[in-house]
Amino acid sequence: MSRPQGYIEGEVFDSRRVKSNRWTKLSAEKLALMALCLLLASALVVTYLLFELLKMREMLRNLEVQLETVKSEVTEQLPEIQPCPTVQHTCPPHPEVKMITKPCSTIQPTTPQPPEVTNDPCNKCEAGWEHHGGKCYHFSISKSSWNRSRAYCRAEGGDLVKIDSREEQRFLTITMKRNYFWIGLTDSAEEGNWMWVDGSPLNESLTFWFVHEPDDWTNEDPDGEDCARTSPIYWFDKSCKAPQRSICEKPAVALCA
Ligand SMILES: [Ca+2]
Ligand SMILES: [Ca+2]
Ligand SMILES: [Ca+2]
Repeated sequence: MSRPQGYIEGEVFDSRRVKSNRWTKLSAEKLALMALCLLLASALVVTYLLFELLKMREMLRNLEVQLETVKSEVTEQLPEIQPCPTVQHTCPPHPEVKMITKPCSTIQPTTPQPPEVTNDPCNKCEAGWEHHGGKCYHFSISKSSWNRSRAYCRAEGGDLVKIDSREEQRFLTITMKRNYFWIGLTDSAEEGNWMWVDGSPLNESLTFWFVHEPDDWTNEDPDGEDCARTSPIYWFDKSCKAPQRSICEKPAVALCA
């Protein structure tokens, strides 16, 4: 016995409706999944771009430092590479006059030179310490936080370096090459009030801050930047937790009575 025609058509219709509902449900799930994937992909792209941006900013800062370093070195060497003064051409060509003409190398530069620091032979430093002006300086190779670096210097009988003169900064510049080092300067007690490790305030007429520094930058550390590090020429404030090389300073040992 065959089923009535209407019954079969109704069954087919219901079956199609069920299939259609399933398809709609599947499509909605697929769409939700695709949207989730897109969101995840977007988040990944944004994270990557932010990371690249931070890297580029750091590279830019390093390039600025290198540029300033090169400019400074060129400025310092200018008196040495300038040609002989043209006034020599006006001198009479008499041999006796030529005899009293000073060679280029003896011409004194117009800018005053810092007093030369001589190392007293009665003073001495341990191996691994540089002797300069009655003081011993240790330039660390390993990197650690500002506090740990200071603890090391104190355990060695000194402290993080205090820069007392342009001449001392010049000595550090020559010795440290192109690295960065912690120095004994911090504003951790009071923001913006920079103090040396011996408790003395920073002399504002004797600073070597790079342009826009100190900026207490919070992108690297939400607590900001409360410790100072020096490049060969300029100072930067930096998160005290960041691992850096450091410079210790202590008095030289007197050998003579
Ligand atoms: Ca010093
Ligand atoms: Ca600060
Ligand atoms: Ca800074």
